[in-house]
Order: sequence, then C-alpha cells, then structure tokens
Amino acid sequence: MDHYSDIKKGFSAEPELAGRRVTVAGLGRTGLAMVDFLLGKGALVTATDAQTADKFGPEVTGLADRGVTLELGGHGEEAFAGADLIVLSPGVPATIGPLRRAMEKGVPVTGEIELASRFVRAPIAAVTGTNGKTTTTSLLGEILRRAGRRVFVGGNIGNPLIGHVRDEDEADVVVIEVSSFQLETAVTLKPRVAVLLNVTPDHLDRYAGFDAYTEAKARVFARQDGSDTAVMNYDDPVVRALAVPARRRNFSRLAALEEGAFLRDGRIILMENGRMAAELPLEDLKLVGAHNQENVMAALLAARALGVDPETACRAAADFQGLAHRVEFVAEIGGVRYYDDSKGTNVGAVIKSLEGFDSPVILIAGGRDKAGDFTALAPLVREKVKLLILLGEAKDKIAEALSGETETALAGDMAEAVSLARSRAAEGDVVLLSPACASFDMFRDYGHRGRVFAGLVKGEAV
Ligand code: UMA
Repeated sequence: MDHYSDIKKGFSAEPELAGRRVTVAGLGRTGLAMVDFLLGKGALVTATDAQTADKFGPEVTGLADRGVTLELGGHGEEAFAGADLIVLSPGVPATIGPLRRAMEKGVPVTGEIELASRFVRAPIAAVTGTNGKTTTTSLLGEILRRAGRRVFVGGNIGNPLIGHVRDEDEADVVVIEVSSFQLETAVTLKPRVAVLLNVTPDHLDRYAGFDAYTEAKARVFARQDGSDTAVMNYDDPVVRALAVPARRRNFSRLAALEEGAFLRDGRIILMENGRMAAELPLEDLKLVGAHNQENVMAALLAARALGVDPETACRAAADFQGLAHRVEFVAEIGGVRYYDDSKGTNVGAVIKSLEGFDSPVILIAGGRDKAGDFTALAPLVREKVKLLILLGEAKDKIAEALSGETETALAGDMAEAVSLARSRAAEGDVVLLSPACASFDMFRDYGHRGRVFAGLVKGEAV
C-alpha cells in the first residue's frame, strides 16, 4: 500500500495554528517538543501515545495541567478523526488503523520535519542515507561553524527541528539529519542541499519492501529544483540510479569524476567546473575507514554548495575528531594514535572499526558480554591486532575465542590496560578501545568508559 500519496498537504506554507485542533501522535522527544511548540502557537492540542501513563514521567503526565487533552495507553478514533491536523512522530507509522480512517475522512496529516521546515527561514541542508548520516551531519555543521556561520544541527541526530523553531533561534543555516520515517511525511520540504549517502536494506519491518524504503529516502529530493544541490554517492547503485531535479554533485571512492569529489593517490580531490578546487590528503583525516571517506566527501560537497571556501572546508574536515566514543580520535602521543570506540559494544561494530585501520592495532576489549560471538573477530584480529588486551567480565570468554590469533594479555582495570598498551606501542601503531561488550560491569555507561579511557591516555584525572 502506498500511503505516501495519501499524506495531505491540506494546510498552508506557514500554517495558522491558533485555535486549531491539532493532535500529536507519539510522546517521545519529538512529540514533547511538538506539543510545546503548538501550545506556544495557541493550538488546541490533543496528545496521544500507545504507552500507558506509568511508562512516562511528569513531562508527559503533567501535560493535562497545561491544557493538553491527553490520551495514553492507545490511540482512539476521536483523537484523530476530530482533529484539524495530525502531527506524527517519526516512530508512528502512517498505516495505523484510526489514523488511516481519519485520513480517509480528509483530516490532514503531517510530520514534525515537514511542519517545522515551514517555519524555518534559513536554508536547510538535509542529510539522509542508511549509514553515516550522523557523522556527515555533525561534520557539515562543524565545517559551517568554522566558516563563521550560525548553525543549528538537529533532526534524527536527536535534537528535533521543531525545538529550534519553537525557541526562535537565529541561524544562518539549518543542518538536519533526516530518517526515512521523517521523510515519509515530507511534502514541501525543499532543502537547499540534500545529501543521500547510501541506501541498503534497513527498517524492513516498517516498509512493504526495499523499494518503498528507497522511495521514502528519495523524497528528500522531490521538491528541489535547479537552484538546489543534490549530493549523491556515485558508487551506490541505488543512489546512482535515482533521477533528481536538482544540480547533482556526485562523490566516488572508485571513479574519477569531472565534477564532484573523488579519491586519487590517497587524496580527496574536489572538482568544480572541470578544475581541481581543493585536495585533502586522507592521512590528514582523524576520521578513519572507507565509509568515513565517503562521509567527508559528501560534507565537503554540501559545504561548497552552501558557499564555504574549499580551504576552510578541507581544514575543518581534517580536524574533525568524529562523534564521541565512535572511533573518536583521542590523542597522538609519541607517534601512537589513540582512539576511543567505547560505543563499539557489539562484535559487528568492532569489525567495522578494525577494518578502518591499516596500521598495527593494540586492541583493548571486554566488558559485560551480550552473548557476542567473539570468534567472528578472528580473521581481523589475526591480520591487524598485534596485542589484544582484555578486561571485564568477558575477558576469559574472549581470550578463549581469540588468544590463538594474536598475543593476548589480561588487565584488571582500564588503567592497567592503558598502561600496558602504552608500554607496548611503537611509533605508527594505533591503540583502540573497542570493547565488543557493554560497559555496565565496570562503568556507568559507554560514555563513562570512554571518558575514563581518554583521561588515562591524556594523563588527566576523570
Ligand atoms: N508510539 C505511539 N504509537 C505508535 C508508535 C510509537 O504512540 O504507533 C510512541 C511510543 O510509545 C513512544 C513515542 O511514540 O512513546 C516515540 O516516538 P518516536 O519513536 O518517534 O521517538 P522520538 O523520541 O520522538 O525520537 C525520534 C526518532 N526516533 C525514531 O525515529 C524511531 C529519533 O531517532 C530522533 O533522534 C528524534 O525523533 C528527534 O528527531 C532515533 C532513531 O532510532 C535515533 N531513528 C531511526 C534511525 O536512525 O534508524 C529512524
């Protein structure tokens, strides 16, 4: 069933909300920010969530005292059918029964990004894709800040766009990470720059199939025109096959391009009007891994489309340390580079992280086991890890799975692990904390674990 065509426009560019009955579906981060915004606009708000009241804190249960009609523990017919407008949180599919029936009666339905974008005055850069969108969104935000722009960075990254609109923050550019869920309800969203990093199967529990998922992603380009820019992955067959109305700027790790960004001799080359506009040696990047090379190329092209000069963009990209605890560069000491990948809490994440390094790696792993199959790490450990340092509850289980592959040492705590790593690391090596386990046996959470690691590396007390 194609429900996209059913998403009604039904309301104007910057809709008048005062006195209108607006129903907000889903009371997570998006829904709460939306309710705030709508109350500020004088709307008559109904808020509904499938979960019962006992699952919520006072920020939700207290909404009734703020004049909101609250319906928890399910979605009744009236909340939707009696509305002038329904606003969906991204996690609420447009296919649920009472919602569909209201749509059939002609009640307009929208989503948070769509509604918020109608109130945004600044140009919007929207980043989507199956993987890499958070890194690319953050990096683009960073580049723009370095270029002196006032930037709001938000969206699926965790910071709803409607909060920015509600607070009437000033921004020169708005950079949003947008998910396929958010794009389903995007009707008039017209990003000045839209980035599509890649499309591989994901969220197939929500979509009829891969084509429907791709179709949702491609909506980011639907309203663009020749004055806008589409930044697209030339190496991804699904992305490459899409026709877009905007000025197209491709990036590729594999092919030399006359226009766009590509890799040559260990450098990112930016080509504009058939000429090289800038080059950035990959060795200057703090971000590691082939996927991050793509993210950097995409962010550079987006920044160029927003008028950032190529040198500033390349310098900011080179300095970007990555997201906290996701293969985050910590320090280079005596020619040894230290990385915090504390968020690598499963085996798959550690595989991805190890794949990103060409230098010999001293890997610090272990923690609370989540029934991980550590033997899946064997080939990469054999190939790349010169010393495996294990700690936490899972250390014996990991040692059993991997000690045949490389030299292995056990550590009593993080301080011992870091000091062992430091004493054994030679110039050119990488020391990587990527635990393949949860942190709760020794730390409050993965963030705490990462901060302790980084503090020890830098010799700071944490
Ligand atoms: N709910 C209903 N009815 C339903 C389904 C859900 O009432 O039929 C309720 C749930 O009970 C819950 C609420 O909806 O109380 C949650 O709403 P939500 O799932 O939309 O979550 P938010 O807290 O609003 O967070 C959303 C994004 N979540 C999802 O898309 C699932 C966050 O992305 C995003 O950071 C945030 O908005 C701000 O924009 C998270 C995510 O996992 C990181 N995104 C997916 C991804 O990246 O793969 C798309």
